[in-house]
Amino acid sequence: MAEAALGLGTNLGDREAALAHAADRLEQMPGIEVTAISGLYASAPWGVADQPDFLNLCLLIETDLGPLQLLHACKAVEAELGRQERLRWGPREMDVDVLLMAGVEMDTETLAIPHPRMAERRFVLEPLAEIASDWALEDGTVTSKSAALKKKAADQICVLDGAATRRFASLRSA
Ligand code: GSY
Repeated sequence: MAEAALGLGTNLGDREAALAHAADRLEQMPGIEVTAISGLYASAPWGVADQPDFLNLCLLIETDLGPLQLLHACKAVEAELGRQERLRWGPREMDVDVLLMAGVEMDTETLAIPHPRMAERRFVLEPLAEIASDWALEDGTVTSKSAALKKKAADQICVLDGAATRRFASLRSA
């Protein structure tokens, strides 16, 4: 089993319900065990500004799957949640990204681990710092990178949303 970190985000429809469904589906997949879930963060869109705000969370998992099998599992969950192909940085029903995987560094056309843009995104680092604070990232840890980015990108709005986190928890299947 290898530990991995996933980042989930959505800005369309019932966002808490979509995240709860995605977390449930990941947990039900053979070869994936969800071990930690961050709070939900309300975040302004990154990339294309003219679209609704996102809700983001991160998950830690233990998995028997290899990196590409894990990517396919993430894509399957996106498809189940009704993900439509739109603009590259545009609105989406569900995004499930492989962020980190223990012992894995790869950079192919299909998949790059660590996720190549994660260190620029508060909506990734802040939830991830809750559940993977000491995970090494570039020249620091998730926590040190998150703290530095919070200062550098003070205009990137990203706020822990307690009400959304509670509603998400209430919508998870028992
Ligand atoms: O890359 C993930 C999808 N995405 C997001 C997101 O999840 N959150 C925020 N705040 N902005 C985003 N832009 C894109 S694309």
